[in-house]
This record gives sequence, C-alpha cells and structure tokens, in this order.
Amino acid sequence: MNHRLALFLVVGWLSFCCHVRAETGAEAWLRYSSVKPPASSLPGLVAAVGNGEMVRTAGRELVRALAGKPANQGPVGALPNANAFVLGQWKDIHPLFPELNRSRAPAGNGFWLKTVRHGRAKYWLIIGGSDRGVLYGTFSLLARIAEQKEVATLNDRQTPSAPIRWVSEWDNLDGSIERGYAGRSIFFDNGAVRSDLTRAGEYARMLASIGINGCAINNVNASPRILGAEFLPQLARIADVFRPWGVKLAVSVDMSSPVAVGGLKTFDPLDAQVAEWWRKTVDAIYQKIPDFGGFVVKADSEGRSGPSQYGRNAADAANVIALALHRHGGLLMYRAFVYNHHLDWTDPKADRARAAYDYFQPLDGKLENNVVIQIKYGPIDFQVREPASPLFGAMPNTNQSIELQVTQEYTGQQRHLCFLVPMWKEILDFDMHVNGETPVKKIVSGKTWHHRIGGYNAVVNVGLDENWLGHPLAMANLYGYGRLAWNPDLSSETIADEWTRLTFGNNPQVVSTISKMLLSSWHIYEGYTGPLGIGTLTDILGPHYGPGIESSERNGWGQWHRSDEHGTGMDRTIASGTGYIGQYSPAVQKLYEPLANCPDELLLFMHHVPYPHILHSGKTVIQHIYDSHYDGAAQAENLVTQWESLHGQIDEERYSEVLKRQEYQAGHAIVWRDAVVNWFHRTSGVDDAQGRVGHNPDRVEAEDMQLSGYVPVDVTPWETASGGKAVVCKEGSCSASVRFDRKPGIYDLATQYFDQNNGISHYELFVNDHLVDSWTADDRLPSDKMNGHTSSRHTSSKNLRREDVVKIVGRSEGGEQAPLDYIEFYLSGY
Ligand code: GCV
Repeated sequence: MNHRLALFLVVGWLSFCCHVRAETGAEAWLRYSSVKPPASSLPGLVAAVGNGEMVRTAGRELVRALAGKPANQGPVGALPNANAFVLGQWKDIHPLFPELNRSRAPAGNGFWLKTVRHGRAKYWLIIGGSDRGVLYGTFSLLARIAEQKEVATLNDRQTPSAPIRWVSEWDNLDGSIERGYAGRSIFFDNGAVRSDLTRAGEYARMLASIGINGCAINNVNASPRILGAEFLPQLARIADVFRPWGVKLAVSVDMSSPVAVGGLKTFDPLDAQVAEWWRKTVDAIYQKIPDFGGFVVKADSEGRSGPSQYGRNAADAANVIALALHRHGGLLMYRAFVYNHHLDWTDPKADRARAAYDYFQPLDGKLENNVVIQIKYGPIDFQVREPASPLFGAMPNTNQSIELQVTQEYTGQQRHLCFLVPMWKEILDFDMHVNGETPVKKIVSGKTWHHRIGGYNAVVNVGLDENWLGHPLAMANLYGYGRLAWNPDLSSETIADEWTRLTFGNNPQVVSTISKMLLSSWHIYEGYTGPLGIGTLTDILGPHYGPGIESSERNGWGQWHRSDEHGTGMDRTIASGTGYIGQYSPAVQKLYEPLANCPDELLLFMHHVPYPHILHSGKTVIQHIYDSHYDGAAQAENLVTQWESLHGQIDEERYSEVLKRQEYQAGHAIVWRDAVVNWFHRTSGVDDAQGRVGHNPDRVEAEDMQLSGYVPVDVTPWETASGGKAVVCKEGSCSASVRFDRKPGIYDLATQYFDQNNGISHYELFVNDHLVDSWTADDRLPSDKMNGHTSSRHTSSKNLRREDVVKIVGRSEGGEQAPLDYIEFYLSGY
C-alpha cells in the first residue's frame, strides 16, 4: 500500500472513567471527562493514514481524549480488521474505501465525519480536505462524544466560513500584556522568548480545537525588536510549538522598523531601500519559518509611527510590506483603527467614529491582494454596544477582516461575567445593505465581493494564570469566538450549551444554569454600565474598568457622550450632527437617521436627545438610565444565586473560583449603578420616578459614623463614593462606629471600602466589641486611588438588636489607608 498507516491501540480507557483530579481550568473545554462509557461502543483502535504532522497530532489527540495510552504504535500494512477510527486526508483515505468514490472531497480545511461498514468492522472516518481539516474533524468528533451527542452513525461535512481565523495577543517583550487580565505572557519574559514554551504549545492545541489557524503573538503597539536578527531564532521556537496544531505564527510590526532595527535613515514606504529592507527581512523569516502567517500593523494610531510622517497613506505603507510577504504566501493585516486622538471637543462636527471610513474608504482598490484591512467591530473601540462599523460596507475591492476582543477591556476585565457571543452575533448578522443581503459575516468571509481571503482576528490576551483568562467563565468567549469564526451561523444558545457541556459536563441543571447565566450576562453588564448605546461609561483616561462618567468628555480622545443639563448622546445625524450616519448605505441610514426609527439600544450613539425623550419602550431616556442600572445591579446579584444553586454539582475548585468573582461583580455592579445614576441625577436635575436615586435608607455613610482616628476626605471623581466622600486612616489603627437602631433580626451587613493596589488594609467588624468578621484588602485592582476601580464590598451576616454598637476597625500597610465609604444593613431574606 502507498500510504503510511500508523495504528494506535487505545489501552486502558475504561479504567479512567472515574478518576478524580483537581480542576484548575487549565484544560479548558478539552477535559474529555465525559468521553466515557459510550466509549465502550466506540472503537479502541486509531488508524492514522498519511504522513502529515497534523494527522499524527490528530491521532495522538484521539488517543489522549479516550484516556488511553497508545500501544502497538507504528506503521502497519493494512486497515485493521476491527472497529477503528480512521483519519487522514481525502487523497489518502478514499483509495482505501471504494464506496466513497462517488462522493465529494471535503473542501480546503474542512472535514467529513462518516461512518462506514466493512464486513464485520465499522470505521469512524475523519476525512480532511487537508491535514488541518483532519485535525479539525478530530476535535469536532471528540466534542460530539464529550457532549454526549449521537456518534454511532455519522455523516457530517463542515467547512470553515472564512480562511483567516486568527487570534492576537497584546504581549510585550518584557512579559507584561497590554489589557491582559490573567497574568504574564506565555511567550515572553525579560525581553526574550521564554525558554519553556509548554504553555504556548498547550495554547496552540486549544486554538486548533476551535479551528483557529493563526496567532499574532505580540502587542500591536509593537517593539521593533521583534524583527531584530537576534529575535528570529526565538520566534522560530514558537512557530515550532504551534506547527503541529496548524497554528501559523504571525507578529505585529512597527512601521519604523527599517530605521529602528534596520539602521536606515528613513522608513518612507516609497523609498527603494525601505522596500528592499522589508524584502530581506521577510525572506529571512521565511527561511527559518516557512509557514509564517504574516504581519499585523498598527500605524498612525494613538501615537504610533506611520506613513503620514512622510506624507504617504496606508496603502503605500501596507503595499510595500505586502509585496515582501506575497512571494511567500504571507498576509498583511493592516488595522483600520486609525484616528486622531487630539480631536477638538468644542467642534460639534468632530467625530472619532467617522475616522476609519474617512481614512480607508478612499483607498479601496489600491491595496495589494494579500493586504487585509482589519476593522474593529464598531467605529469606536470595543464598547459594550456599538453599531457595526460602516467601513464593512464601503470597501468592495479590498479584503477585510473583523477584529473582536475576547479580553474584556471595556466589559469587566474578567472580573465581571460578560459573554460576548450575543453581541458579536448582532454585529455579524447586521445587514449593511450594500449589495443585496450583505450581513457583516458575509462581507468579512470574502463572499460578498468574491475575495479569496478575509475573516476574523480577536484580541485574546491569555496569560500564565492556570485557567488562561482569569475568570473560569470568560473562556466561553474564547471558545465562542473560534466557533463563530468557523461558523457565524451558530446560535449563541448552541455555543453556550456546547461550551458548558465541554467545560463542566452534561448534568442538565448545570448546563441550563450556566448557559442561562452566560446568555443574560452581556445585557446585565450593559444595563449597569452604559445603556442606549452611550458607550461604556468607564474611566476612559485610566484602566477602562470602573465608572468614570465624565472622563470621556472635554478631551481629544473622542469617546464623548456629550451629556449636559439639557440632554445626552452624540448627534451623528446627517441633518444636524457629525454626518457619521451618512457613511452607511441608504437603507441603514433610514434605520438610524430618523429619531423615530432609531433602535433604543443605539439611540445615544446616533442622537443627542433631551432627558424626557420617550423611547420606543415608552420610558423616558432618564428613567431608562435609572431603571437599567437598578435592574442590572439586581440581576448581577441574581447571578450569584444562580451560581450557588450549582453547589455540589460541579467541582469545588471551579465552584469557589467563580463564586468569588460573581460576588465581587455583584458588589461592583452597585458601585457602577450608584455612580451612573447619581451623576445623571445631578446633571439632569430629573428625579427618579421610583424614588431610589439619592435615597439609601439602609446606608450609613462612614463620614457620619463615630470616628476614632479616621478622617473624612473627598473622593475623585465624586460619583464613585457615596456622598462623594470616604474616611481614611492616616496612621495605625482607626475605627468607625454606629449604634444600630433598626428592627432586630439577622442582617447582611455590607461594608463598602476601597481596595487600592498600593498597599494592604485589614478590616475587623465588631458588634458590641465582639469580633464578628475580618478581611484583608489585598486585591490587585487597577488603581492606587479611591475611585470606581477600587471600590469594593464585603458582606457579613449577623443577628442585630437595637442599641448594638457596630464598629469597623481599619489598619493599613503601605499607601492604602484602610479607606471606608459606607456600611449598609439588609434584613436577610429581603
Ligand atoms: C493596543 C484601545 C486600547 C489600547 C489598544 C488600542 C488598539 O485604545 O485601550 O490598549 O492598544 O485600543 O486597539 O490598538
């Protein structure tokens, strides 16, 4: 026989069924824990046909998943005469199975899962259009088994929706990660590639399992050193651990590299020496890394160098690099995130949202055919709600890809649960109406305008934390991203269900509870952070985490919402505003331009309206702002209850890890709620129809308590502390006390304090001088000040009687002064 056929005998799998191990989250959705007794009806033989590295990887993965050790490994002459998995490329498999002769080959990186019978033997065929297809088919079959779906009879063909399915990591060479929330880089440390790349290999496996085929490993704010000659062998080591999993290595490059590492005097893209430098540099890369994927470029953006320095444009810049890559089949992903961050706030026509279209649309048709314009899903910057970028509909002669963000920069930084798949789907399904029915997913796949390339790139920013992204449930976003890039027609419900089964098992209560939590979480987060398309009302000038309502205003960054005493929202209309809406096709203009048509959820993105403006929902804008924040915070609290209902049904490790984060989120949602509603109340002067804003009958301000050592201080911005004030303990140990004067009963006593990252504080709660609870504020929240990033909540439960003295004692270490904001008493069960 012509083809190499390696046979693996899976031994010992049944004995693995009940093995209990600590769940760290490191295995993500590849736990294979439910690949068990249906196993008995599945074969114990794996036959890999062909010589490809990825086919061998796939064979090993099957054996690993089935919890067996490979035995009798090695070349054999013929198919086993017993039930077996048989995997390989179409060209290698179909000669072995004459009955397939009249069938179509799977396309490209697609696969075909098919069961066939030969005499007494039954074969589970995993047929790839390519080596990668075999790998993807194998993971798909394993997922089916793990989700306890029918696998006895298979006939499933799948083809990826788009050729580019990449991830990007914003890792710096020193090992830090821009907008990373799960530890340090798995690739770099101390200016070099890590010596131990085990995690990088594991990451590639995880990416392959969801069909990802490229990974740009370094920050788009790129260090030119990445292209230095001494770095190349190090990059090659990463490519080596990616290769078995079909993940191509890519890097982000800085436009000034010809000067910074090439020693040239210019990086003018039209200079012949510069072109030559890119050609030589790229040739050297391909010599060491023949399957190199290409470059990602951020230029003329947020202070990065770029072609504008020489009066050139993005096409000039992209093309010179693209030509160097083209000879080797490499791609140039040029980011459309180009805007002026010194915009004039006083100019009512200035609008950052217009920037990508204004800059790139005139370049349509001027880019080499291996250039891909990489467009963030919305025209601003990964906000909790944005419309689809108008640029998707505006470059028919250009390859495009959509940029999504798995790392939750503006959506809770993996301390808040925010499953982004429903949001991404709204964008991908949005019809740009540019050429018949043209949803974004069809445009970026290349199908609308018949481009050979196009697709997806998402910023992920996994780190060295064992569970990859910090919050165990945040991994649903990475999984969901890969699944959507593979097939954007999958529903959010299907993706949530799949991920939960693979990650937590098939217990129906677990599956339905976690799916429900995931599916509701984006709207919950949107509700208490930035409703009606106003943008995430976070601290734009800081870490983009907690509330900072006014931080976006009166500066050049252009993330404005222009709220004042009269009204709120950006006027982006053609008639009276910035004209942004005019960048869409006429059909989409009709949706957004007339106030009466504009959907509520994007109203404040498109229009400036007075607070009493009535929404389609029948509520006024201001009442919606109040209600959505109270509802959102209440729902965040309810996520805790939902999670608690799973106690005992999943492993204790991940249960406690998630519980801790959900409790934190519930507390921080209150911080968000109060900051936003109080800010709008003060600004608009309109009362909450339900009387909640400004009335907190259960709350006692720290500055109103009896203080010993503690002194009151103002907090900035004022809306991030109750009453704008807190108390701090400048030296030693201080206390704040209050006499309890409410109905006796069991109370939840919530202490609101600030947990800065420049010190540690210790708190003790006493009732009548008996120590009731104590805790330490030592989290690494992203600020060294008292503000919306650091405001935190600790809840204790206690039976209280009238006249009891409740006292909090704070003691500080370092720069954090055991700050207190308020305490709140809630009768338990209410
Ligand atoms: C890597 C936002 C982020 C930056 C990021 C930039 C980008 O502005 O806050 O950290 O830079 O987007 O996407 O280039």
